[in-house]
Amino acid sequence: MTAGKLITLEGGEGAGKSTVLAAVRELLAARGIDALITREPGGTPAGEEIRRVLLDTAHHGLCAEAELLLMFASRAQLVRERVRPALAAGRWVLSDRFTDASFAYQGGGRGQPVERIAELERWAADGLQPDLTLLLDLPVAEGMRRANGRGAADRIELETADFFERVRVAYRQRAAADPARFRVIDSSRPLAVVLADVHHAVGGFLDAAGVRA
Ligand code: T5A
Repeated sequence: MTAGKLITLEGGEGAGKSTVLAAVRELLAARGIDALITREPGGTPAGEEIRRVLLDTAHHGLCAEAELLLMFASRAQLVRERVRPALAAGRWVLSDRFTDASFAYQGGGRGQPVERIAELERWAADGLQPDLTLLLDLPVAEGMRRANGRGAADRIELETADFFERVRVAYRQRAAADPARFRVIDSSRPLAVVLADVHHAVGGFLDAAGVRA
């Protein structure tokens, strides 16, 4: 039995992760891969409760340290309850966000020290690294415009444009530092063009992994 692969989708608010996730799931299915789909924060019963706390606007006073620890509490549970067992059983996992989001939002956005997040990644997330990460990148103003079309903002969506600019910079820095894992996709373009890039990136990854069409 060969281990499965972990593919993650990342990006700022309204970057189109949900839209792209459906396309990636279909691409995998077309090659006979029935991926486990999950999301962060959340993905387990306990994690979904933590997600509710994190996104509830009633908790506007949540401090940066509590926010970081709650993100990793959700992740610790998800990794052990769902992701590690799936990978060990040979199943592929497709996650809407993972640890890169903590480096971008809590590191870049909130200014939490990178070395602390890295330590949490080693300990709480069991050192688990994605095999492929698609970073959907677009200007902050366009992402906020798209996200605003979806109804009431959650606690994090209420942050300032400056906050989301720092998130974007942190994501791009992480992608530049690890080009073997990341594929940066300009998601400011029309959806059909974005999806063509996604097909190319995921198709190339599957070919390299020896998964036949
Ligand atoms: N968070 C998360 C942290 O701070 N730290 C962490 O460690 C983690 C894991 C919840 C929040 O938690 C934070 C980040 C988030 O603030 P989330 O549920 O992923 O994370 O929340 P969102 O980023 O808000 O994700 P969404 O699911 O709400 O947005 P998507 O999936 O990026 O965007 P999507 O697909 O819903 O698209 C938005 C709109 O744009 C349109 C879509 O049709 C939709 O209407 N669209 C396009 N329009 C034009 N052209 C395109 N190319 C388009 N692509 C999509």
